[in-house]
Amino acid sequence: MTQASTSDPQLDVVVIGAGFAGLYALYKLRDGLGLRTRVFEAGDGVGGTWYWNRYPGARCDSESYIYSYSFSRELEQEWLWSSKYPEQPEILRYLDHVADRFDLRRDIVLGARVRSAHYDDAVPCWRIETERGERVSARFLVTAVGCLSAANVPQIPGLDRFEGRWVHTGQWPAEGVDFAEKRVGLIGTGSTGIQATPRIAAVARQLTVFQRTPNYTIPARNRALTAADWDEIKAIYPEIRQRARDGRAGFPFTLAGERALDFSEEERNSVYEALWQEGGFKFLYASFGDILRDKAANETASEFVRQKIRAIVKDPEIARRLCPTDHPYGSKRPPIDSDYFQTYNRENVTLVDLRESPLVEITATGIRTQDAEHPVDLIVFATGFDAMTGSLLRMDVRGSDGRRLADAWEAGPKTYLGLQTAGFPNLFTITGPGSPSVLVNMPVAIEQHVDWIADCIAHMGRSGLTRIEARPDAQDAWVEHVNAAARETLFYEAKSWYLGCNIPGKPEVFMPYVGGQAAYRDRCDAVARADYAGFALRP
Ligand code: N01
Repeated sequence: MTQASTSDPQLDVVVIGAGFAGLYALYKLRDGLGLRTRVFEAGDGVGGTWYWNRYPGARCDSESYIYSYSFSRELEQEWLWSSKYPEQPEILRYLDHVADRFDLRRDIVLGARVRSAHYDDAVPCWRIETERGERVSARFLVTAVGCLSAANVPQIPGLDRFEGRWVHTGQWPAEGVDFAEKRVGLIGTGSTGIQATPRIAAVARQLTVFQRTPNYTIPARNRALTAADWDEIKAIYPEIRQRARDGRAGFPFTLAGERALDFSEEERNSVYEALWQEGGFKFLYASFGDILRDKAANETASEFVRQKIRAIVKDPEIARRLCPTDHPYGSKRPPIDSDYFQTYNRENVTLVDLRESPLVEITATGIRTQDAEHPVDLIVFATGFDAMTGSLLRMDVRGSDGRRLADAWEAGPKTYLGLQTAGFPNLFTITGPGSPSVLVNMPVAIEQHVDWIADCIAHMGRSGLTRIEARPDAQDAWVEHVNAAARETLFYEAKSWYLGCNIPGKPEVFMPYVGGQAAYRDRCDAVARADYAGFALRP
């Protein structure tokens, strides 16, 4: 960076990203605290995840009326979601509406991907530079880059020779992709592949799904929200929100506490069946309290899903390939689907099991596995993201004394409460690694983080403090606590993106905090009340 190092910072806060987190951070810091705040956003529109993930079938997996902001009673009362799980265009419209309604756009710079953020000890301030060459300085830097936004396109030999078109679901072209009459190859059967499969199959001439790991998925059972639903929701909206904030996973429903094996098989299956019929995340959170902790308990849920797969999929051999047996249900992020398994009964859909016949290369005209070449005109990579750390580390972030974040996190991300990293003063990471983040209904996690950060900055202002930094000892203790909490669960039983296993060479560390959102919030609040214990604050 070449900017003079003695000038006062131009801004109070720079926020990176204009998705759910960045929009609320701007509102809270600018309108709530009166801080000079600017947002840099890589996309040409606001929306973050919902700007980029336009693939067919993209929809939220949390119910719309709680997958939304709670900070404005007026917004909450005036916005009507069309259905339980609306599709991406509707969620993007909502975020556009929020940007307009709160006059946020004037402080958002679009098409401005941040290349670097360096802390300048001399001023002190953060110096931020975008790929287009914009440069600004700010007292605080807040990242709102999303946990799942750095697309992972696997290095498969031959992709550069492919004569057809390829797309990644997380970088979907705004003009859409025409599948009509096409032979499509879809790689990946995570939440995204599972949402996209039925929709692509309905249009394409032929869809070949390349599956490395079979997945458990629960039906969404999406339906329209009626006027009567809305009357009911709006009458008690504040109460619903409070229940979601007080819930372990940011949902308003009562979580199960009982142990699966304390019930007979018949009793258990009737619980699972009722939740299967209801659909959505309740199957995981409201069935039994120990299915993410006890392998035998988990097996009862896993086997229930496998039986459903065998009942839905007509060809027993395809059903066998679709049945997950190598990891417990819920140890990978559980998908929610609309007719996923039913799609394999279609004539124009083929399932290729990459465990039985590994992927070898992409040729000019298709995808070759060990056993066969599958001709395709178009490849869809539903291969996920360099989760939780990817978007942060793809920028050149340097803290005090020029220390690179990439070096500080070489052995895996290290944070205090997921909010700060030692050596990186005045840098806050919304839903950073080490916080509940992706294990929680995201808007709940986001609002809690933004509120905490805003309160912290306000406190600093009132107390004449200018610098806050996580203390290394507090950070080490938190990292140990995050790891210990994960070790009590079944999360280590799967090769998941929670652990970084999907990215070759990425350190295998469980990144989100499993302790639950409400307990985590209480901990953050207690830290603040104890004069920000574990943080070093300086005038
Ligand atoms: O990505 P994933 P995703 N060769 O990493 C496979 C959120 N989300 O985009 O399991 C062949 O889960 C990989 O195989 P394996 C949600 O949190 C939310 O689906 O590693 N296959 C896997 O099948 C979700 O968890 C919503 O063996 C390869 C798939 O690609 C997260 O985003 C909707 C491969 C990747 O699955 C990520 O989901 C959608 C290779 N080289 C997503 N590399 C909503 O709630 C990877 N795979 C709205």
